[in-house]
Amino acid sequence: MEQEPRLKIAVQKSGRLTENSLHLLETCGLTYSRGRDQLICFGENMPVDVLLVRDDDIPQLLAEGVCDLGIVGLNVHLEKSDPEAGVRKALDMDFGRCRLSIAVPRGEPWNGPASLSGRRIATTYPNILGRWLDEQGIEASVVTLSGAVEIAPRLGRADVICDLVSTGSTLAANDLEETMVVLESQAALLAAPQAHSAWAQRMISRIEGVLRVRGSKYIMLHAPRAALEEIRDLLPGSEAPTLMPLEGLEDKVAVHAVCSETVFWETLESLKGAGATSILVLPVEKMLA
Ligand code: PRT
Ligand code: ZN
Repeated sequence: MEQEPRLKIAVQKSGRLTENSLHLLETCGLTYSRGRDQLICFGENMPVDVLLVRDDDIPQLLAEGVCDLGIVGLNVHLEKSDPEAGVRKALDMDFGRCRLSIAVPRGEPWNGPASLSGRRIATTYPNILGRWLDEQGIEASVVTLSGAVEIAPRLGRADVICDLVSTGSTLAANDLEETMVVLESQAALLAAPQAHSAWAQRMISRIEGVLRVRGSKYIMLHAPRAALEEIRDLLPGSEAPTLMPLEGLEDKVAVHAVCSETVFWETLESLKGAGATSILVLPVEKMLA
């Protein structure tokens, strides 16, 4: 009997994206056991395996067809993916947020991108930085390093840097000031050009569903018919709510809605102010569009 090929998903082996990526796949229903070499997680309940690799290798594994899906920072995708290879971003994942920014020694004057003209910029992202400099019409020399970019100005290897920033404490500790964002990044689900199998599509839509329900809430309330329009406008990020009659009450209906945005206490107070009663907010566990 011909065996269905197993879907392979590449995930960072050990780093900032590992825990969130594996947790997300588990939330999609995947259970797995780790191989003895700790490099492959064999899916036990689906024909899906997870390969644990360095994040920098993921774009090429997808381009070569070794893996079908992969999770990396957008920064890695834009730096390493060959545009000809057809690896595409299928989803933004809403974790691993950071920005690729220009930073200059503290106190140095900054007059926008023109201040970079003729300077030496240290980075581990020469492709993204090079394209950005072209767009800005700036000529500068890009010094490509493999790490420890933040100490390059102190060592005299560069004048300024272009590096990933999240809290900004690494820059502060090295007497550098963030002056301009080159790229806003977060983790992304990448799909190989050949990732068309039913399981590839199914995993993409399950991951999409998991991401969508995070932060989503199910709201139930009773509303006077006269205030329906106002109440509908107050429900944050909801599509058409469901209206249901209430036994014995002509002037009131039950309203049920999935809200994709955070439901604050202020929202509930405004709903109450508009005449809503019996307001209930429930978490949403799974959703499939
Ligand atoms: O071993 P492997 O190659 O797989 O891992 P790695 O060392 O290349 O990557 P890793 O685990 O550090 O980061 C993986 C991804 O996380 C990155 O590609 C980004 O998409 C994302 N990410 C989010 C970050 C940060 N935040 C981040 N702060 N990646 C790196 N940093 C570094 C940054 O380079 C700088 O050195 O943290 C320092 C700055 O942090 P703050 O908080 O001091 O500003
Ligand atoms: Zn890396």
